[in-house]
Amino acid sequence: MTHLYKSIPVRSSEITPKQAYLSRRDFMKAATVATGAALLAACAPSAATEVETSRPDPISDAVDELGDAVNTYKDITNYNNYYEFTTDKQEVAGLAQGFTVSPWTVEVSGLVNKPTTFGMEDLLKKFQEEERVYRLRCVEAWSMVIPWNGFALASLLKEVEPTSDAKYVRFQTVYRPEEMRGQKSELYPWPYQEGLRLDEAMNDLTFLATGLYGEPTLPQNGAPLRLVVPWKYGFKSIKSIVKIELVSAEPDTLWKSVASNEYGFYANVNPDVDHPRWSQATERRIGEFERRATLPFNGYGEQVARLYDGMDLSVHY
Ligand SMILES: Nc1nc2c(c(=O)[nH]1)N[C@H]1C(S)=C(S)[C@@H](COP(=O)(O)O)O[C@H]1N2
Ligand SMILES: [Mo]
Repeated sequence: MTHLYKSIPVRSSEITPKQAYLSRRDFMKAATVATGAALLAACAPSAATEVETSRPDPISDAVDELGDAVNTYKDITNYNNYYEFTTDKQEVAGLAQGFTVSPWTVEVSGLVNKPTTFGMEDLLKKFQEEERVYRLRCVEAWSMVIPWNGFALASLLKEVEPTSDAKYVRFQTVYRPEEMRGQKSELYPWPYQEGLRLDEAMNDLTFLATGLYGEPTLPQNGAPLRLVVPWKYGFKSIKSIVKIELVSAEPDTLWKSVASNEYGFYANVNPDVDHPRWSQATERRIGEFERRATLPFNGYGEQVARLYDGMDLSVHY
């Protein structure tokens, strides 16, 4: 899966054609679900502040292992879910500009032999950087293909030596309402938290991203450290992590605590289990016109389906 993507800087004249961008916005207008009570997927398109980037755009042979082209740098960095800033996907990039990502420390603690607080520099030095081209499937039924840089979560967990009582991993986003105005909203129980079962966390696919397109991650994508769990709905891939805690019981997660009938702990991508308010059978790949079929486990079943042997995934959604 590595080295499918090559980073080639191109001129800004080669960024996403305006035509394609407009059709994407038209789609979002059409796809906005009528949801009075909806907290996720509640955004409506508005006048977007697009952040100008002179960053690389994809080249024709940049694909994932299924042959799907990576999304443009512009789309990946201008169409974001990050409720700490705003629920408007097209306003996140603007509001996240200037967010302080350095200095940054990550506490790895709980049921481990060697609890450690790492500075970001330690992490970047300690763990060999890899490149992973992953599909991201949002629970709202849109998707992208993203070339990440970073390292396996398993490498970090092995370093701190989980004890035999450790069964789950809990992740926590930074709480900094003075820089993240969305955290002043009382609709959500900040800070954002997420969790994985320990075997999910140790799976080789489970990734900590520090970069994107060969560049340090921008704040809107969860800089300086964000989780990427490609077989689960995007909300599991928690951004701007300051704490990773090994625990014995299933941790609370933000979306489950907000609407447990809609967002479960597992959140494996599953075309057979619809969201109560919309179908999960198909998705809109950002940049494409036709909807495409959603794949079980987002196409990563070969690597992860066995983690759920004997579980009813319509119950453990
Ligand atoms: N802390 C935090 N992490 C988060 C979110 C968020 O609102 N806050 N949104 C999630 C959702 S719903 C998705 S789809 C992905 C989007 O990641 P991207 O903006 O880098 O594409 O981030 C996830 N991680
Ligand atoms: Mo999402």
